[in-house]
Parts: sequence; C-alpha cells; structure tokens
Amino acid sequence: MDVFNQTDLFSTDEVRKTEFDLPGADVTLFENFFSKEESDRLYTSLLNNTNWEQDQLLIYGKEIDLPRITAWYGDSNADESYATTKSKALPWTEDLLFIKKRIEKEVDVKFTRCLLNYYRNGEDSVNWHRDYNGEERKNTVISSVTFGATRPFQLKHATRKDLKRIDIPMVHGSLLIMQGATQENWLHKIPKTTKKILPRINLTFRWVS
Ligand SMILES: O=C(O)CCC(=O)C(=O)O
Ligand SMILES: [Mn+2]
Repeated sequence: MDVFNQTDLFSTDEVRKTEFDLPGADVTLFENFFSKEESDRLYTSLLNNTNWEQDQLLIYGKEIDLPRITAWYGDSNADESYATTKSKALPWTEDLLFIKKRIEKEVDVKFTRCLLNYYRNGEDSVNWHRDYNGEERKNTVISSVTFGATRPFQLKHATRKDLKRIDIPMVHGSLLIMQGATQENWLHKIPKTTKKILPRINLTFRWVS
C-alpha cells in the first residue's frame, strides 16, 4: 500500500521533532515517529481489528450520531468514568501495546487508556473541545498518534483572542504530545473538509494524575 504519504523532506527512518512555542501550553510533534512500513501495517490492522462503535451525543434531548466512530481500550482497572461510551474500555490489544510501549520510551508516563477515532471521510470531524474537566484537566499527558490521511489538528487559546490559531498537519505515523497546562488553556479541533480525502485513524493515549 502506498496511499498515505509521510513527507518527501526527510528520509523515512528519521524522526523529526517540533516543539511549539505556545503560551500556557506544552505541545510537541514527532513526525515519522512510526516508519512508513509500521504505519501502513498499523493502519490496516487497527482499521480491521478495532471494535468500532457509532456513539451518540445528547443534544437538546435528541440523540445525534457523533461525526466519527470510536472505541475505548485500557487497563482493566482504569476508572470507568473516563470513558464517554456506554461500554467499558476493552483490554489492550497487541497493536495498542506495541504503540503504547514505543510512546512510553519517549514520555515517562504509563498510559492507562486509549480512545480511538476513525474519521471515514472529510465529513467526519471533532469540534472545539478540551480533554477532561475540572481538576483532571490540570495535569494530563495526552499522546496522540495518527495513521492515514493528513488532517490539520487545530489549536486555539481558550480566552486570548490576540493569539492566532495554529494548524498542525498530522501526517501518517506522527505523534503529538500535549501536556502541562495545554488542556486548561487551549482548545483543539479536527475540522470538516469538502476535499476528497482518505480515512484517518487517531489514537489518544491518556493519563490523569
Ligand atoms: O483526532 C484527533 O486528532 C483528535 C481527537 C480528539 O481530540 C479527541 O478524541 O478528544
Ligand atoms: Mn480531544
């Protein structure tokens, strides 16, 4: 399969690290964190072997399908309240443990949960939000891994209108780490697009102190 491009700018075995200088946020991008071969294999395997579910959102008493399909996996003893789905987190799979171990070499955190999002086409999206609420928001580490189509990951400050929104293109095999006060101060989003694009799988490995 050669449908998902990482980039032509650097060789396929080189990881490129970018730290974003955002007030009140700690955001780091690793492009090519997974090689092209690993990313192609993981994309196909996750697509076929994940227990994807169409979850609903309650808006004014009406159940609306989320514009993406999702799945929760994690430690069997992880607090269930972190899951927004009706179902309990499923036990880690071999693919997820492979990805999690690789990330944990980079970030000194043992992740307890993972939310998988599958964006089938440009109509699938996630609107402006912050991960977690209240106290939990204050000290989280979120490691976000992407396989498939490149979509912009947008970040905007929660209150400061003088700061520009930033768009981070998350390419096949990239890892984005958000930690410190990022969730307190910044919101994030994956916008819809009318462009004809291939699907994208995103995994957010989560941990709350
Ligand atoms: O797909 C992404 O990159 C982000 C997903 C996300 O923000 C979430 O599920 O909370
Ligand atoms: Mn999020």
